[in-house]
Amino acid sequence: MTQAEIMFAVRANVLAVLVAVQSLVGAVELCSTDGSSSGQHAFSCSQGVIENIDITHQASNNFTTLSSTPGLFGWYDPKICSGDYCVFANRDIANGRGMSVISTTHNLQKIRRTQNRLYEQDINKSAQDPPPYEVKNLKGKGLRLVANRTIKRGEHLMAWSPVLLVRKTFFDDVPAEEQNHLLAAAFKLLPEKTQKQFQGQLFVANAGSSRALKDIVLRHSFETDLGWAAQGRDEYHYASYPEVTVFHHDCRPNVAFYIDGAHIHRTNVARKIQPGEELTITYINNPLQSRRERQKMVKKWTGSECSCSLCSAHKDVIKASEDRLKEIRRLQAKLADHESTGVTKAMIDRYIKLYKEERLETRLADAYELVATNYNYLGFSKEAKKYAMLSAQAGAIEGGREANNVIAMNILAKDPEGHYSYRMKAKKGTL
Ligand SMILES: *[C@@H]1O[C@H](CO)[C@@H](O)[C@H](O)[C@H]1NC(C)=O
Ligand SMILES: *[C@@H]1O[C@H](CO)[C@@H](O)[C@H](O)[C@H]1NC(C)=O
Ligand SMILES: CC(=O)N[C@H]1CO[C@H](CO)[C@@H](O)[C@@H]1O
Repeated sequence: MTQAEIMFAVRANVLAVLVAVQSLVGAVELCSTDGSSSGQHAFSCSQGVIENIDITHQASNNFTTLSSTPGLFGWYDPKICSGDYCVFANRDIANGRGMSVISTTHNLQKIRRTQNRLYEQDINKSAQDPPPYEVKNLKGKGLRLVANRTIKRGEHLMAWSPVLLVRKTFFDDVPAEEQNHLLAAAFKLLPEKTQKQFQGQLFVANAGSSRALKDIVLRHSFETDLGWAAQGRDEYHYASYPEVTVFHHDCRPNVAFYIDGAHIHRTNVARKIQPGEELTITYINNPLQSRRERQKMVKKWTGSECSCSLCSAHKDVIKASEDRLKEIRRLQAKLADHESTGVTKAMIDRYIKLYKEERLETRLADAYELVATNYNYLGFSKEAKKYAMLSAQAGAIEGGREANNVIAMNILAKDPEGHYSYRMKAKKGTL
């Protein structure tokens, strides 16, 4: 599966009305009636506000009769379609969390193939009990996920199954009117408790707008890939995980996330976190982007300027980062090209030194892999082994133990000198 990419995240002022409290299991509850512990605000996610949001309007009256029809087990097909796109719902999946899908029948079959994994015990809750974080209302910053003890690198934080999957092309292929109709049906067919969680996100989207559901899907979803379609294109779907919206963006985050083969969203700590530190993820796919590019993307997604720690740092810090990124990109182009000449040990050392200085801790696996492979090209098997192991370790945090690159790096670490890459450049005379 390709890397997941968050499409959007609004952190508007309306966030202040969103209540996020820890439920008993330590999961993140997005919409609860009374969760104010900070004393700064009496939050409420009052019914009145929710009712003003016009979801029912979007759903035709037909759904009131449908909602009693779905069977408790298995998938329900209400025959609400537009072209190839239909709504499917399963209220039983993931032990009653439920899931709705807007996609083709063929894609539903692909989703069903991995659905047994949605009954595993480690999902839809905090990975640890009690959780090592709490949701806090920070003055002027809204709700934030904050560590309340030291959290070590590699600690697993949360895992959530998606509650809504929408084929990405849906928004291009289906007329706007019908989009709303299908989205409303998908929403209405979720279990009530899950609808509430989903609605929590409305407060960070365009509250009150009739496009609220579409906004949530476009702004707060992650991308997940179902594999290849018959036409040979990626089958990207927007995947909604309501509880994950409490992670804010940082250009240099401390939490890595990935979406696994069963479309479960998983978060792991990428560097040691101190008590009181905010937990963040990044919405930017390419870690080596320049500041200008990052700002452009963040603005596109959130509608406001990037205000993360790096974007708002002192100008000298920003300049140092920009220079480093430029050099990293230049070195990386050379290291990634297995035909390039003139690669030296000093270059490899320099590359990884800069990479670490740039605080790209959630994206270390690829960098370590490049370093391991290049050391081995030059015949430094001891270094190759060390960095292959580091890559496998980072890869498990960033993409799970079963990720292809983790397996590949474990193989290299086991026997660098028996690996195809050993002295490859030395032999070719491309030193
Ligand atoms: C609701 O159902 C009626 C009768 O089955 C149908 O004619 C109508 O088009 C449906 N409305 C929508 C919005 O699908
Ligand atoms: C951290 O916060 C959680 C609530 O999210 C709480 O259950 C836990 O006891 C707290 N841990 C510490 C060390 O305060
Ligand atoms: C396996 C598991 O923990 N499933 C949980 C998923 O979420 C629902 C509530 O939405 C829980 O009831 C399940 O136990």
